Parts: sequence; structure tokens; C-alpha cells
Amino acid sequence: MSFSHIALTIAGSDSGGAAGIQADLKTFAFHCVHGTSVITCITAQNTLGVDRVQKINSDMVKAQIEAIMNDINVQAVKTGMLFNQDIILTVSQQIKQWKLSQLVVDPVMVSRTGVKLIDDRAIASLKTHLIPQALILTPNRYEAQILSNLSINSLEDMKQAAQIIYNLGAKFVLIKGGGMKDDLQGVDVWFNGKTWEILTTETIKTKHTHGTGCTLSAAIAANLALGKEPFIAVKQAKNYVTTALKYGLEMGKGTGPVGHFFPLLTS
Ligand code: PXL
Repeated sequence: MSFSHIALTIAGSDSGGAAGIQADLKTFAFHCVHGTSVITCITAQNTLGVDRVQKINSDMVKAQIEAIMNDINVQAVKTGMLFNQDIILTVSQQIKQWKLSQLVVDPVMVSRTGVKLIDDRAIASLKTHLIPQALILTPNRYEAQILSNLSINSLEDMKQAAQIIYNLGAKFVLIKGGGMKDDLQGVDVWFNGKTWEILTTETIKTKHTHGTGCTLSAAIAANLALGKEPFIAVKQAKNYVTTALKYGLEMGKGTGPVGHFFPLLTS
């Protein structure tokens, strides 16, 4: 019988193995989903931070997508760090061309610690070309502030921002509370165009959170590739990330990765 649990990540490489492509492929594998990958940029980074970033030419990004799509039956896609306007426009055009509707867009613009990762032209293209094609959009607090033009400090702010961001064209919006203060840390807000759901899990007190956002969007895409409905896919992905955080890896001198294969770590 042909195997159809296949997902694609379009994202950057993290040499430290915590975020980006490396986090995504581990997350797919954990879910028994075959992972394909399109690399948009290469970061030289470790647990202490990013030293250097090198982009991949957009024609090579296009060639990677075409090679996969011409042969492999991809069920769901996630996008992560797309780096610049040129790559965002190429990826957006390819997603339209291949009719990739099971699309999770992690609008990587600002890290969950508040560091800006892409320029204003790239943000404008994300808004007009990629986000309208998203099934599920997963901004963190800072990205939600940019996309909504609101200052987000409370649950009410998160709900209002979700409504504004929904109008950019994504079918579902999940605003992540990881960048919020105190008791809103583990609280995410889901909006489907009509109603909100407040998703809560226990807050894990750990320093080792590197790759949390990438892992969440990859787990959502994996669940979509397994045939789950969007809201179920998100709830289960959030539980996965919470447990992976519980088993965060104490390694390097800085922020270690979440434990993607936590069942193997317990024995
Ligand atoms: O968390 C955003 C992110 C995504 N992908 C890669 C990154 C980062 C942040 O540094 O390096 C490759």
C-alpha cells in the first residue's frame, strides 16, 4: 500500500539542531510522518545565538520545491524562516501553483525573545502573498503585534489581535502566548472567524525552549498529514510541545532544544 503520511517544511537550517529544518524533521519523524525539506537559508548558530545567516538563491528554493512536488505526494506543508522578499514571493507562487491547501504558516519575523529576523519589505510580502493562502497561521506575541498593529499585553488583546489578523486571509489563527508574561505564558488563542478558543496547558519552567515555535508548527503540519482536523491538529501539537519542553535538553552554554523524542529520554 502506498505511504501517504508525508509533510514538507520550507525553512532555515539551524546548525545547532534546535530550531528550523532540524526541529521540523525530528518532529515529523516523531509523528511517523515522512519529512521532506526545502532549505531557504543556512544559519551558523548554537545555543547562545545566531552568528551568521546565508540565504539560498530563490531559484534554488524553487528547484527544491519542484523536485519534491513533481514526484512526492505531500499531504501538508509548513513554512518557517523565509528570510527575504524574494524567497517569500517564490514560495508563495509555488504554493499557489501546486495548490498546497494544508498549509501552516509560522510567520517567522521576530524570535520569541523579541529579536527581529526579517526586514519590512519581507513582512509586507508575507502579509499580501503568503498569509492569505494559510490554513493555519501561528504568530507569537511580537509577530501578532506587527500583523495587527496592536500592543498585546492581555488575553483580551490576544483575542482582538486574532480577529484583526484573521482578516489577512488565513482560515484559522493561533496566537501563541509563549512571549507573554506570567500566567499567560502557556495560553494560546485560537480564532476560526467566528469564535475564540483559549488553549491552556501547564506552564513548564525551563530555560531550554529553543525551537519551540518551529516544533509547534511542524507538529501541526504532521497532524494534518495524518488526516486530523485543524483544531484537533493544533490541540495535539500543543500537548506535544508541552511534553517536549518538559524534557528540554540541558546542553551547550545557552538555551538548549526541546526534547523531541521525550519517550526515549524517560528510560
Ligand atoms: O524561531 C525562529 C527561527 C526559525 N528558524 C531558524 C532560526 C530561527 C531563529 O533564530 O534560526 C533557522
